[in-house]
This record gives sequence, C-alpha cells and structure tokens, in this order.
Amino acid sequence: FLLKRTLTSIRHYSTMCSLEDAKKVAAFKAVDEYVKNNYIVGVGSGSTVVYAVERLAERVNKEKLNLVCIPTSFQARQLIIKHKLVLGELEIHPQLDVCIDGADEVDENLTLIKGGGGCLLQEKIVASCAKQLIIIADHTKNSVQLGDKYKKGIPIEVVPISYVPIKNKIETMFGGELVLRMAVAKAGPVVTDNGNFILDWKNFKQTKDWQKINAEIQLIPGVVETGLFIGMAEKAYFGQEDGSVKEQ
Ligand code: ABF
Repeated sequence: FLLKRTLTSIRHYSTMCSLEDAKKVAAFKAVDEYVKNNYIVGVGSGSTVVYAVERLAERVNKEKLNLVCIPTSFQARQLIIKHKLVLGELEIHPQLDVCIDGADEVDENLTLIKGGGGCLLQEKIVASCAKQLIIIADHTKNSVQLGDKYKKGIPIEVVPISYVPIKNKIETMFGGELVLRMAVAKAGPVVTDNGNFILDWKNFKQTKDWQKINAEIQLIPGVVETGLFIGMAEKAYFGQEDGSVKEQ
C-alpha cells in the first residue's frame, strides 16, 4: 500500500509544473502565435516577459525574423539590449503590431490589474499604440473578479505633491484604503520611471463598473494613470500546473 501511495505521489509531482514553467509556456505560446516577420513588438515588464523576450530572441536567430522591439520600462529596455534585439521607440514607431505583457490579475472580462512592478504608465502607453495587447501569466493570475486573487491593490500613479489629496478623495468617493508604495527597507517612496509616486488601492469593493470608476479617478488632478486596463487586452495565455496553456 505504502509503495503504491509513494509511486502515485511521485507520478503526481512529476506532472506538476513550477510557476516559472507556467510563465514560460504561456510566454512562448503567445510569442509563437502572435509575432510575425516585420512586426513592431511592444515588450512588457515583469518576470513572465523575461521568457517572452527569450523566445523572441530565439525566433529572430532561427527564423531570421526582422523585428523592432519597443520597451515599456527600463527593465524591458535592458532585456531587449541583453538579447541583442532591435530597440525601437514610439517617436519612430508610434504604431505597433502587437504588445506582449504580463499582469497582476486578469478577470473573466479580460479587465486587468497591472503595475505591481511599478511600470503601469509606460505599459499603458505602449499597449494603447498596439493593434493587439496579449497577456501572459501563470494560472495564479486568472480570477473571476478583480481582487479575488491579487491582494496588493490597484496601483495608481500620481504626481508626488498630490498623493495625500488623491488618497483622501478616492477613499471618500469609493472606499477602501490607498497606501503610498514604499521602497524596500521603507527608506522612502517608490519613484516610477517617470518620477512619480504610486498609491496602492487596497480593500476596494467588488464591482462590475470598473470603466466608470476608472474614468472618475482619472479626472482627479494629479492622477497620472491607473493600473486598471479595461477593454485593452485581446487575449490572455495562462500557463497551467500541468504544463498546458489556457487561453481566454
Ligand atoms: C508587469 O509586471 C506589470 O504590469 C505587472 O505588475 C507585472 C507582472 O509581473 P510578473 O510577470 O512578474 O508577475 O507586467
């Protein structure tokens, strides 16, 4: 009996993938299905995008693809340079064929929370210039409603002098709590690639009306951008524990 149980658990373990494997299969599939020769490609930020860039580089080398890559952050720029891909910019390529990016949470309507890594503004700008935004993630990011799984809150990038009034206004208008994101060791606030602060909106109420709430938040003076991406993503790929990829 014991031997049988041990063999079953070994078999079970060997079919389980790590989170890194799940990120990788999702990223590889998205790049294989959505990137074609002569494309201008938006490169997102975060740990899942690292695998997408790896796959882009493999395909450029093997298939001799001619691609231009537009970064969404300092990290993305470094990845493009490291893999010897062609680095572009929006000034020269304001229209992209596709943008491949990660997310913190994806709900059943493909509404996204992004910006856990602090790069939401440039990510949204680049995604808005792309014909298609494709999301890559592991299975832990796939939820029914925003906030079901991701507990760090919705990031809101703000002009530094306005963080207290914006915090008070959003808490009064919609409830929840806005917390200034601090750097590691709490030595000071996180400063984004654009010189702004980030407020993380925690304990917000569940709603189906993100479009309206997002529009109202964006009207508050000092708000630069929110990490809510509504109606932008074309498709999401979620790497699963068994090594397969779920498409949504
Ligand atoms: C970016 O990186 C962000 O918008 C999101 O916050 C994060 C996802 O990172 P990871 O792939 O490491 O989970 O895409």
